Amino acid sequence: MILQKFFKYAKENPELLHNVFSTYSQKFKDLILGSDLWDGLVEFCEDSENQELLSSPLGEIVKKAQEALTTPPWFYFVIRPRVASWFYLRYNLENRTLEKISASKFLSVKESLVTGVVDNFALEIDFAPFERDFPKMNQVQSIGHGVEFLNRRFSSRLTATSTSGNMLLYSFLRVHGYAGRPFMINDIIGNVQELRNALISAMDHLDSQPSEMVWDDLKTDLLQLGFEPGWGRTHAGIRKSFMLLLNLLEAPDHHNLEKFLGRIPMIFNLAILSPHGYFGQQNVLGLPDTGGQIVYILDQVKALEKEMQKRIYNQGLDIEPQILIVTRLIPEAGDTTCNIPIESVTGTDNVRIIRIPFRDKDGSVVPHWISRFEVWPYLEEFSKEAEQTILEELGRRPDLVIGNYSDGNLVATLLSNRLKVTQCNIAHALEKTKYLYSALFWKEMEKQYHFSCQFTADLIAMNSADFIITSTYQEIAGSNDVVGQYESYGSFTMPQLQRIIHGVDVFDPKFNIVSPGADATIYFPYTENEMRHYELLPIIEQLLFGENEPDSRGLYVDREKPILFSMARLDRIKNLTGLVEFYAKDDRLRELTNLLIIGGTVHPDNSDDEEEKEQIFKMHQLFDDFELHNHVRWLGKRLDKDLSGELYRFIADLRGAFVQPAFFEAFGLTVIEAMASGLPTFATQYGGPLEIIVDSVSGFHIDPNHGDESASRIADFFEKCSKDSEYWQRISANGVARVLEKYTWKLYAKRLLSLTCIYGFWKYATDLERQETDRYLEMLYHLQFKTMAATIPRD
Ligand code: UDP
Ligand code: LCN
Repeated sequence: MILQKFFKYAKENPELLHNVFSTYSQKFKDLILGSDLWDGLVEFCEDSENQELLSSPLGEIVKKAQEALTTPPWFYFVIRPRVASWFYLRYNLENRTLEKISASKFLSVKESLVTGVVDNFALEIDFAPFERDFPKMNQVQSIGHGVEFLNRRFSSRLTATSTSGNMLLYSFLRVHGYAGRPFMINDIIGNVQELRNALISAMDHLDSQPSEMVWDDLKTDLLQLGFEPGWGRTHAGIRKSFMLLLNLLEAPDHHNLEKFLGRIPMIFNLAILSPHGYFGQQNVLGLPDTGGQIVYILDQVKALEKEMQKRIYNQGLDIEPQILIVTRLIPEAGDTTCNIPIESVTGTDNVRIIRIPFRDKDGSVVPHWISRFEVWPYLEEFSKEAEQTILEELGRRPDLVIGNYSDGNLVATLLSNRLKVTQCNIAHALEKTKYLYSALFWKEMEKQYHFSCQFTADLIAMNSADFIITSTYQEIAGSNDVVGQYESYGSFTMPQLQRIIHGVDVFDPKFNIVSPGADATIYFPYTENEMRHYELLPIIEQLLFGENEPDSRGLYVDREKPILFSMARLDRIKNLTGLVEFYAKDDRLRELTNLLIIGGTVHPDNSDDEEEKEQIFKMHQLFDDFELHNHVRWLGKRLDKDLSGELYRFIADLRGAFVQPAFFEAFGLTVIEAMASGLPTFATQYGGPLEIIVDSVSGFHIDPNHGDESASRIADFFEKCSKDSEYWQRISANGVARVLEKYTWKLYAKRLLSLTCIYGFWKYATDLERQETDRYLEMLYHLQFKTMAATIPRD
């Protein structure tokens, strides 16, 4: 629509169009960002005194432009009129023609601006042809709700070809079992008709038995009819499962299908892959590459274990579920436990951390920590060793492998291919959108970041996963104004390496939003006096106000002021230095608050990470330049969770606030932790917090690129609080309510296990249809990924 209007407008206003595009071509060179195009149009309108142009179809198009290229006489531009919809256009300044072009054409021109040559023989990667027959959603509201779509599709498939559809259900029931013991049905039931008859007889039998009976009381008769354990523990539970299946066989519908699949015993053992960083239960948070992912997984496994235990019990089985977290063994582990090969997870019955080393070419163990950007050459060996250990530890294949981050997702791909099990991916954060032009200028960044490997690994893992879960909608498809993280893998180019025509499709039903939570035993409101850890207050007092605190800088002169708090890894993207700078420059904010920063270390020599070191130096510079000693406290600490939970609440007691100033935050666990503690929160508008916080209701969004505005927004809040004593409480209470409503681990675990059952069924039903994709992915892995990974030195 917007495009049609634009073409019509262009036809009616050829002179104007020409003037605007020539002005752009004179003003800019080569690559132009969408925001610059808009600013350029605003300037053009001012100069030509034609303000209406901004709201014209041309204005609308420029507003939706993502980027443009000038190569006279051509002007190329990309329009994203709405979520996940992309158009490539070009205008010829000489003969004044406007036309649509393909993504491939646009990308090849873009490459030529970097390399100086047009490459007609570039490697084009395109997954679209493989997916032609695959069901895809087409509404933007459906994105991230893939499972609902699949269920509708599936149940209609069961109806359409009823015999083969029912056969599918029948044969699916036959594949379940554990340690040689079959579940659900045995060979007494030989086909669908026999299944139907057996169900009817079983229902009659159940109806004649007392309702207090359990499986053990009923099993002799049910086994004779062909039913094995797994249908339920109680009379009512077993009856419900029988009923659901009978209904499904008669008239399949997606609600019943989801309910029934969720009752089949399929999930007993999980393997969770998280290779990089420091994976430990203590002393690791805040270390380089070690943050939310670790917190997420440790909370996730607790919730999953509980839910698995509950389900298995209700299915009438007595099997202890097991979860393995597979990570890297780091012999030089400092004060962490990352050098221990196997460790039980506290607060669980059967969750273990299994650590597998990275190995040099000669097979010797790599002793030191390695940045997440340099792990690529180690992963294949790691996956082989991991496979062996997983099989030994579990005594069988896992029922699901869950990958985490780009490296874990790649290893999950290798494992699920070899073991033929369902694969779920969790990105946590995709690096591609974090760094401007990270794909286009991959060569320049290769030495430090190795994006050639990472983005190829991402493509492989995304396309091989059976399902992908994300914490927010925006992670998949962004918003009307911002491109989603997965969406950015749709079409892009890495000049002289590969041109991606269709990398991943956000309309694919594999995407599901399943948001994490904050551990409610640690992050609870400051008002919950009985649960509070008041015994920790002396430690907190010392940390915040004490003299001679190790690894710290700054000492408040006025300790009565409310505290503005931020805590993050000291990565550039987290922008803690940006926060310190905008705080330092805003007199009102300095007057109204003290600032507390927890991140990294104040001693550059203690850090092995390039980005962290650079941020440490910058932080010290800011302290010196703006004389922050009396206003800002910087702690290079890694706090235990109990302590950090109590710290959020302590700052809430003092009527402070939390700030998350990242240039981009994929989700932002600190944001929900602070909100759950009742601490009013200001968080970046780029990424997850945009969705977590309802602006001005349950917190506030800030724009990290406009520090002055952010500082004033925070200062306004504190001024308003001093005039209206209820205001702080209102925002605080709304933040708590928002987390309780949307971000809990209990909801997460239920949803993830349901998804596993449904996608397991989907995988079973359609495995053959994926063979072509799998072959293509293998080529990509061997010819592209491994070749690039081999260029990274193993030390
Ligand atoms: N964290 C911490 N100490 C630090 C830095 C971070 O305990 O010095 C914790 C924080 O409480 C949160 C997690 O690490 O649970 C960071 O997660 P988030 O999603 O905010 O960011 P990430 O580090 O994953 O990018
Ligand atoms: C990684 C990140 O960068 C965060 O934004 C997320 O909250 C975290 O992982 C957990 O998924």
